[in-house]
Amino acid sequence: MECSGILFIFADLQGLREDDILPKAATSRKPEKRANLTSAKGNGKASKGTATSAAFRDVEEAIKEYEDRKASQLRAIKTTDKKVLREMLYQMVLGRHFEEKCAEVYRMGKIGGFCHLYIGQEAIGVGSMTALEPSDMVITSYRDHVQAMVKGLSPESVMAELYGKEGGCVKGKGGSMHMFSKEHEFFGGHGIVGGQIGVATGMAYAAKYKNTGQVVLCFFGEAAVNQGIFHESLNMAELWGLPCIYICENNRYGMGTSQERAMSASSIARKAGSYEMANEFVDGMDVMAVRAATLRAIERARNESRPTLLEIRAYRYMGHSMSDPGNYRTREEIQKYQERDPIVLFKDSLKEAKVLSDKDFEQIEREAIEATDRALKFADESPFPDESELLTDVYA
Ligand SMILES: Cc1ncc(C[n+]2csc(CCOP(=O)(O)OP(=O)(O)O)c2C)c(N)n1
Ligand SMILES: [Mg+2]
Repeated sequence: MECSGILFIFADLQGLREDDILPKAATSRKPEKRANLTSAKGNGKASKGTATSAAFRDVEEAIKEYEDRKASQLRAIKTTDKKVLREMLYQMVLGRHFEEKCAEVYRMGKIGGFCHLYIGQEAIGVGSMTALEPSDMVITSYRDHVQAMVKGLSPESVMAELYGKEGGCVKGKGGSMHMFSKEHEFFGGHGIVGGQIGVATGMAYAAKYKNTGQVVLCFFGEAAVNQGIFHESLNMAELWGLPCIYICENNRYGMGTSQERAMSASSIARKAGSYEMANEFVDGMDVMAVRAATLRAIERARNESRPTLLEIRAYRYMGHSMSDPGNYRTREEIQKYQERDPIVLFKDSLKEAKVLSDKDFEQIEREAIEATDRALKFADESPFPDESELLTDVYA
């Protein structure tokens, strides 16, 4: 299988564009003993520090974290519907495979402009959104391809949008950063950092005012939290009792700036305390932990009309966007998180719980690959928008 066959292929970080060297799928990798880690470098050379006690400690830590997360997942799996579990794994594998292809066709020039990939963060979008009702509303940032598909937009309509083609979910006029579908209650795709937080608050106000019973899920990065809109929105949401779940996807970086260099406080979850809002810190490498925290927040939003802030911590494997030179972090740091890959962990947990066999996983991978291939074909064959479309759906 293409998706699991390609493991960790590293080149020297120095002097290369990040999008040229970052690894492909990690869907079959789990923490291994030190000797195996060395051979997994791909170029046969042991990386600097591999043999040190610090590196050894890192591997031991990775194994411990992997085992702890698996034990916790196994408990949660027991009480979750098998169909839901399969769907969650499928959506994660589809997201990973779809975006690996995005990177490939981007380099071929088929996708233009900005393109921000979600690889490594799949457990957040999938764990939270599969806990929603279809009528619930979702809004996010420019890193939106996977969320759009989990919300029900077809891979064809997302890929065609990336290509700027007529068959795209917004007729090719939005591109990578602006997926949108009113039919699926998916409200973008926003390029202004933090802009969607204010819009989400308004959406939740509307849901409450009209008594629709809908909940709003709003995703944003940790760099958005330093902006006024975050604080103004949280204040209003708590004051007015709005059914909004604010999900901060903390992937440690805002472009090339680490959280440590930009934020005086280390806990984002605790910022909600300033507004007396319910909040939780969640492990974003564990899809079941994300699901459980979101279910608690949904209950609070739907039944008590109260908002929640979730800080969900994960890591992006790829650059900020496809044009990121990536010289602000080391390959060891990236590898550390890949050794804790959320898809590998979830697949292993499902296998151990006897919910999934190797054959089932192969089938899931096959379905994801076929869905992506269909999307690529559709996008290739879809025409560019007609000139007459230039001024339609445009508001100024
Ligand atoms: C208001 C505003 N300021 C600056 C930018 C430029 N910019 C685009 S993405 C980004 C970093 C955002 O990082 P984060 O919120 O952590 O999200 P991530 O990209 O990590 O998902 C910045 C500064 C912007 N788009 N909007
Ligand atoms: Mg970030």
